[in-house]
Amino acid sequence: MVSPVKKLCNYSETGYNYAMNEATYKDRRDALAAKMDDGVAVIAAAAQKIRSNDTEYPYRPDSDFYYLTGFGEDNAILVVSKRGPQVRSVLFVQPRDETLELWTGRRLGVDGAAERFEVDEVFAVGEYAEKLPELMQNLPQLYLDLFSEEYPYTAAKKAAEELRRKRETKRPVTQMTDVRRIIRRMRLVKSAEEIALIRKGMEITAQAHHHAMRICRAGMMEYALAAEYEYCFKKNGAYSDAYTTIVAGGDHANTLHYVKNDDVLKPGELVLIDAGCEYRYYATDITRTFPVDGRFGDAQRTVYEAVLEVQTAIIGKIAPGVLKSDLQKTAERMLCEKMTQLGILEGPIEKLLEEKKHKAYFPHGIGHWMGIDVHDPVPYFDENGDEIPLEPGMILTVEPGLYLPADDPAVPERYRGIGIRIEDDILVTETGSDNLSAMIVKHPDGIEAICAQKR
Ligand SMILES: [Mn+2]
Repeated sequence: MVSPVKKLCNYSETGYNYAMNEATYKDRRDALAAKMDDGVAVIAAAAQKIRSNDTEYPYRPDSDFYYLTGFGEDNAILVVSKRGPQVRSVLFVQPRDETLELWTGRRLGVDGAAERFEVDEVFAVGEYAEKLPELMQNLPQLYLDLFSEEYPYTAAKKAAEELRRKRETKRPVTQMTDVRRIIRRMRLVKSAEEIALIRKGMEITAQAHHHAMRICRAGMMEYALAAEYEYCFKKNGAYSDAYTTIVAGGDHANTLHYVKNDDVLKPGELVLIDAGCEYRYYATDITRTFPVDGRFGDAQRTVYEAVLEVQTAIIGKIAPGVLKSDLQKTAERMLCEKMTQLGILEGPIEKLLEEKKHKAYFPHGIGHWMGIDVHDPVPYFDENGDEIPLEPGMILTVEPGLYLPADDPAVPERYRGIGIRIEDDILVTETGSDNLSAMIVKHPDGIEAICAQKR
C-alpha cells in the first residue's frame, strides 16, 4: 500500500514537483533506522553555494538528504532517532518568510512540511540546537557525516558532549558512525521508481545526442554544440546536465575531462561528446564519438570498431554475481589485444598487461555506479573489504576508450589524434542486463545514417 501523493498549490522546488510518492521516502527512513542501533542520525541539506558576490549557483540538494526526504529546499536537517522498536523522524525546515520569499520564491514552511511529509514532527531550523538534547537523550550512538565541519554535524557533536559533561544522560554517546556509508549502501540497488526516472532522463539524453549528430558540421564551435545539449535537456524538462558537458573535437578527445569546449570543429575529425541530463535529480551519463562531417575515415572507423567490440563484449558479461573488477580486467586485456593488432603496442599480451603499457591509451576505469550522482558514491566494497558483486537493480556505466594523442610518435601516424570513448548506462537484471541507453545509436553505419539527416 502506498499513500497518495499530496498536492500543494503555488509551490515548487526549483521548478520540480517532487519525484516519488512520500511512502518511498518514509520506507527509506525506516530502512535506515533498521540498520541503526539505539541512536540518532543527522543528515543535512546542502548549503547554497555562492557563484559570484551575492549570486548563487542553481541549488542542488545533497544526494543522501534528498534520498531520505525527497525535499529540495536548502537549510533543512533530518534527524532520525531509534529507541528500541521506536523510530522517530524529525525534520527541521526554513520557516515561511514573506519578505525573503518575495525574492527567492515560496517555501514549504513548518506547517506545509508537516502536511506534506510523513515525518513525526517538523520544526523551524532555528530550533535545531535547542531540540537536540531531547532528541539525543539516552541514545549512545551518533550517526552523522563524520567528515563534515558543517553546522548540523558540529552542533550534534557539541550537544552530545554537553549531555555527557553535564551528566544529563544515563547513556552518553560512545560511538560515532558514518551515516553516509549506510545510506549509500542502500542507494546501491535502485527501486523501480528510480529506474523509471533514469529511463525518462535517458529519453531526453537520447534526443540530445541524435540532435547533435544531425546539426554538427565543420566550422561549428564546440561550445555551440554543447549549448544544443543544454537546450535539449531544459526544454524537455530536465533541469540540468548531470555533469559538465564535454564536446571534444579531434585531439581534444585525448583530454579525458575536456570541458573548455572552446575550439572549432574541423573537417575530417571526430568529435567526442560526453553528456547526459539530470532528470529530477537522477543522472544519465552517455558518450558518443562521431565524425564532424558525418563520414568515418578508414582509420577512424577501425579504431571505433575496436572500441565498440570491447564495449559490446563487456556489456554482454554483465549479470548478477559478476565482479566489476573482472569487467575491468577483461576490458584491459581486450583493448590491449586491439592495440597490438593496430600496431600501437608490441609484444606478448601478458607482458604488456603486467607492465600496464595499455594504461597510456586506456587510463581510466571501465565504468562506475550511477544514480542520484553521476558517479554514485555508493560502495564497491563491503564492510570486510570484499568486492560487492553485481546484483539486480544496480546501474553502472560501461565506457571503454582508446586515446591516441596527435603528438605520440609510438602511435602509427594514421591513428594519431584519434580519441574514442563509447559509454552506455546498464541496469543489472535478474537474467543479465538491460542497456538503458540502447536507443542511442552507436554502430558506425547507424551514426552515419543519423548524421546524413543533416539540415
Ligand atoms: Mn561516465
